[in-house]
Amino acid sequence: GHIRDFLHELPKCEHHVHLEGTLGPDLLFPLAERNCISFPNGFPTSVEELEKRYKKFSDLQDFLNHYYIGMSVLIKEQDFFDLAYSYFEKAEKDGLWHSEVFFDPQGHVERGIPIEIVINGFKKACEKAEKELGITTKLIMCLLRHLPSEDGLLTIKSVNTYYEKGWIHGLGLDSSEKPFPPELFENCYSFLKKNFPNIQLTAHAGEEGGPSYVSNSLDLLKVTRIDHGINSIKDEKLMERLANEKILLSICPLSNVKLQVVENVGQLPIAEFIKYGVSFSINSDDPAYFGGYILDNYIAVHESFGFDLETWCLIARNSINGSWCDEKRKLEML
Ligand code: ES4
Ligand code: ZN
Repeated sequence: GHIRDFLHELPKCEHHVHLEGTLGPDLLFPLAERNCISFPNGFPTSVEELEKRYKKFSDLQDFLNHYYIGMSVLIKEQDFFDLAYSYFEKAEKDGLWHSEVFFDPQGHVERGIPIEIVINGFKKACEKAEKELGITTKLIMCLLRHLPSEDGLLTIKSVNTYYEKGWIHGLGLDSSEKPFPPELFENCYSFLKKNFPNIQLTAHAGEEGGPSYVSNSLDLLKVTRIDHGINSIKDEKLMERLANEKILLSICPLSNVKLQVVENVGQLPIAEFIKYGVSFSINSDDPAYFGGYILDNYIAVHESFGFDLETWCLIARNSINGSWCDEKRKLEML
């Protein structure tokens, strides 16, 4: 219908998508074949069976277990390139203008994949997407919070040259939120910020964790963005702070339903965010696992909230203004 066309044409920015979470059954099995990778006993053996398994996850950890098995098929630079570029193609078809993408270096290095293989593949896909598809891109490295912070610090040091070259634009924190609170990673964030004062910082917080995960990410990690952040609604003072400090929440509606954080999109505190003046963007998180790319997430929000055009323009504007692209690109999109 015409609202779908309107949402397609709206200049959209994505701030929360894990490249490893764009690995769907359609690419997973061919890559497994190409690289002679076998799966644990009981793992689905066909696209249909795997799609069925991805229909519902009991919680974040249940999903992450599948996510780490999935990424085991990524071996060669070409695999990382193919993965990222096929995501950019899908996103461009959805009417995406600007994409800030996460990747998990530790998930590859701990399997023996050299970090330069991962980053070169992703970087080449970003460059081709900018050139051929006209979307702008930024790479954000994430630390896995279930691993010790000493490992995180070594990871940061191991990618120093890529931060120097400007290939990596920010730092994030992902994986199992509880029981790994943000304060565990204060040393990693402060070390990177000391060496690269212009680096952008974000962290997953307030998806399964409470509002203290959000405020401690702001206070201790000095992030300027929060990934998810939906549990901020449980703390009115925090909501006022997010509005005052113009912190962007990168929310992921279909993800929250699939991981049973909420029963349906209508339960998300999106109308409250607007009322408090808290900025947010709408994102796909792990689209191959959660049943929808960026446009599906916009449509799901519209089906539950039925926002008027003015509100949709406000959402798009806030999403552009909260992006980590340069001012010139923002002006093109606004
Ligand atoms: C993730 Cl939904 C989500 N939460 C935390 N870590 C993640 N890594 C990939 N998807
Ligand atoms: Zn995420």
